[in-house]
Amino acid sequence: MKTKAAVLRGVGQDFEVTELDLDPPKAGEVLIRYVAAGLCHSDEHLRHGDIVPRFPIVGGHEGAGIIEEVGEGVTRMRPGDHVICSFLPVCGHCRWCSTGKSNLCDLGANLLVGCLADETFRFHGGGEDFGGMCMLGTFSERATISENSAIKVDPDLPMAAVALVSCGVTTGFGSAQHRAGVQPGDTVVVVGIGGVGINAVQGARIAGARYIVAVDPVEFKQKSALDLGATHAASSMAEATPLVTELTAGKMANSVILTPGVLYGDLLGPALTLTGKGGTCVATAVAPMTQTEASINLFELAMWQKEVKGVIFGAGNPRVDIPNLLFLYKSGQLKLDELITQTYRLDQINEGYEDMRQGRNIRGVIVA
Ligand code: CXF
Ligand code: ZN
Repeated sequence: MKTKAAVLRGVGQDFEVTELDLDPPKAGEVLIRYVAAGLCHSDEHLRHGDIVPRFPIVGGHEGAGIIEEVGEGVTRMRPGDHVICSFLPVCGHCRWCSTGKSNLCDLGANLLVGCLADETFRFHGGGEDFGGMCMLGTFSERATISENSAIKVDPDLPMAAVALVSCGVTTGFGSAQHRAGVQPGDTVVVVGIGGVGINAVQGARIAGARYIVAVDPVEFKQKSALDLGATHAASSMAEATPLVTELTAGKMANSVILTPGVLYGDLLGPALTLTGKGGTCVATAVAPMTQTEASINLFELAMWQKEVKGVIFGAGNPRVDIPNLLFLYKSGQLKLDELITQTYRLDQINEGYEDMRQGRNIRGVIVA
């Protein structure tokens, strides 16, 4: 079968929309027709070279679509089912999955190679194998993916909104609720309001935070955060510091969640200044692979018993968190439609990423 797909061939190159050959599903795999795909910053990291995948690769790891064919042994879904992809596949039985840490599932090892579990590829073109970003490649008309990467959802749900739950929503929300452990009455600072940070704001609001300070230099992003639950906004951590000092009578934040487009080491020092005694600083955003330095006050880290935590996929379990988040959406508590700033066709993908680079989008979404 042929499919149109947006591929990256190397660092610094834009997406190229081309036609590829797509293999049918093998055992445990499904053929999906993507209906919507979110433009997450991680695909921009591949283009920019912050993280380097195996090239060539079909981009995209946020997506929702319809199952068209299932391989041998697939029992959890059938043709016609609507599904959301999870950017992390979950096998359900590795050491991590069996101990409540399915966001660390061993199947994640090939996210940036883009082959499936048997280490072979499903996209091909011009004599080459093409990976799929996060073993998905949602920037394509169709893909063959593992059944471990898809969660069946209610067919009434709008695909463009729910596609964002594949990565950004689950990552941001879980950073606040699972990893920072936001409690009612907490003060939370969210640094960087994009498709992830806005959901850290929503996670903190739904957890009952008292103050939520959204930090972003872009005014419309501050406004979006205020609309979706932030109580205050600031344009930088330097500007947020006197504000949080005043709001908390000097106790500072219970948690600071770092969700900028790119995580650089120099953000950690000011983030820990904003973090109070016994507080938690969660590093959610993707840093360049070569980033090894951060300067922090080690005396305060120990004496004020602060924690610095990394996180992937919001420390969530897609099979539990995705249905929960969709329940919160259906009940009106979690806003998803409001996260979509702009929609694009697949062949407009480079415009979508240019809009992201210019700070114009909370989330852009490709719709088929
Ligand atoms: C990323 C994390 C780094 C690998 C690719 C996916 N997560 C979400 O955007
Ligand atoms: Zn992502």
